[in-house]
Amino acid sequence: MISEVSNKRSVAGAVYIIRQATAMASTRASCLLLLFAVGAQVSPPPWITNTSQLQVVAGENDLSVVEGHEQTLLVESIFIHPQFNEFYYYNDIAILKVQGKFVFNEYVQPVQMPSGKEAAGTCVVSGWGATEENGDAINLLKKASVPVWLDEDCRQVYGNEEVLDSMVCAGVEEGGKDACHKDSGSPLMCSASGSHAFFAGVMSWGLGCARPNTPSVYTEVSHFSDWLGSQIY
Ligand SMILES: [Ca+2]
Ligand SMILES: [Ca+2]
Repeated sequence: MISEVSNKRSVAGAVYIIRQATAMASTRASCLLLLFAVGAQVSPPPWITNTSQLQVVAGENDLSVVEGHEQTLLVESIFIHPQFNEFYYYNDIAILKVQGKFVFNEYVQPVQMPSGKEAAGTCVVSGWGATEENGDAINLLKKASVPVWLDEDCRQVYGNEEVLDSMVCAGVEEGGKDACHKDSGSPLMCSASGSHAFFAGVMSWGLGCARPNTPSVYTEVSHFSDWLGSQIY
């Protein structure tokens, strides 16, 4: 989380939104869900041939230490959005169905879905991504507050074809904090005044990290409610 990069970044894109699974329900840094592949980051779903390689860890905070709050479940199946476009990262969203259920407690809570609410205001992104451009992923979960941009302002930066309505951009105008490499797939949590934070976006791609006037681009979860509803049962 934070800093710069040279190329359009993306990668993982695979995301978790399962009925009884999690992402970050509050600003507690320890309540995030971690998605990872053994020995590597998660590749774009079409290249994953063996889901038994994948696990989902909820309640993770420090990757280097067993803190006792982690809950690990195997992935049973992956639902990739059928219109996922790996060049433009359109529809960059997938669902991982896990085997079994997470136990909700102080560290693991279900995420609130957006139910039609668009991302707005200042939101929080969190992840284990790099803290500087071309840097490595980190062990301790970090978060950053980032204001949401209007889609049309974001198109001024990236172009009309690059930014669809079903994406949402967020970033600090002067730069300095942002999602970065290996944050792809991380949740963007927003809250309408006074209400609980909801799952507004999924970190998808960006140009560099934390550059001025260069927001990160997220898949906007509210635009996928129908698809999510049709896949989750
Ligand atoms: Ca840990
Ligand atoms: Ca949008």
